[in-house]
Amino acid sequence: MTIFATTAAAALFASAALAEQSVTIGHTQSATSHYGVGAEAFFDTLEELSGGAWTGEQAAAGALGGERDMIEGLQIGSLDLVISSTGPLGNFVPETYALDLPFLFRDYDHARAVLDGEIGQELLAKIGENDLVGLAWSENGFRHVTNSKRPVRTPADLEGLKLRTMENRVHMEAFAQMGAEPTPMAFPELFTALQQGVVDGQENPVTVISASNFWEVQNHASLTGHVYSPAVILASPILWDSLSDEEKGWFSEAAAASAAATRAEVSRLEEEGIALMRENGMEVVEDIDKAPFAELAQNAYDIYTSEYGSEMVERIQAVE
Ligand code: EAX
Repeated sequence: MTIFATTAAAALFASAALAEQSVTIGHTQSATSHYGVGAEAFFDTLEELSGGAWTGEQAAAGALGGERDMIEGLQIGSLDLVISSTGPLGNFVPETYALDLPFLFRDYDHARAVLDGEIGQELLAKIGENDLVGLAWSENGFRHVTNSKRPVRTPADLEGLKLRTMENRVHMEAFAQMGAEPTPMAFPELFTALQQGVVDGQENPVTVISASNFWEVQNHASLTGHVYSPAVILASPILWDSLSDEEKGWFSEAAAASAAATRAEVSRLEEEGIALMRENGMEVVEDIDKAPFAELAQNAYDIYTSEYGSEMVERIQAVE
């Protein structure tokens, strides 16, 4: 009897270990967006490395809330994984505000080199000190202003525009200085807010503008490229601590594959997205003189440097 019970228990245990386990990745964009492509690459890699023991599914389009809500969910373990911009992350890990400074990154190569190097690793480690696990730097892209009122060519054109920003002090300060009226809001509320005229405009990369059909509610776009928007793949520490070392390795590799797939999609859409915006009726101003915007946005640097000094900013600028 004893032997039988032990054998049955062992059999049960073995089948439980072999059973498929599933993780959910939450994000605010559509299932076919740059984040959606990244989520699928994550699952493909995880499934392959684990021999099918782990699979996953997307909770896309803000089904589990905005980015701030989802990050909180990771901290308490109600969510497994999130792909998020760094927009609300500074509220949890203030050191990451450095990445959201306007006109800091020169171009995509510069941003990717910083995030893939020592600075990126340091910031992932900082994230890890705040009840979160930072798995990899992914990408959202350089952000541009859209609105329903007028073409924006100079800071004077932003004057009085109610502009939705992310819930990020650095961004809000930059736009206040540039003349707009910044209105922080979670992404899932944005489309309706634009539609109902609660705000006149918003700013996001080509990836997000095209994945969200913003042309239905915005007729002007200006390629201001005022800030690079990183994305980060975050895990819940509760999920992470439940994994074996081997599984952690699989998850890390899956995150790296996800980031690579998202970046490739961002690069592709940088080329095709602008044409798509025009095809859908947006008037796109491409030749923006960025210098006057950059000059006004300088004040935003004070928020970061008053707390953390200017060393990180200088280190980022120095990366070739
Ligand atoms: O991460 O909130 C935003 O505008 C973000 O760019 C978007 O959710 C993608």
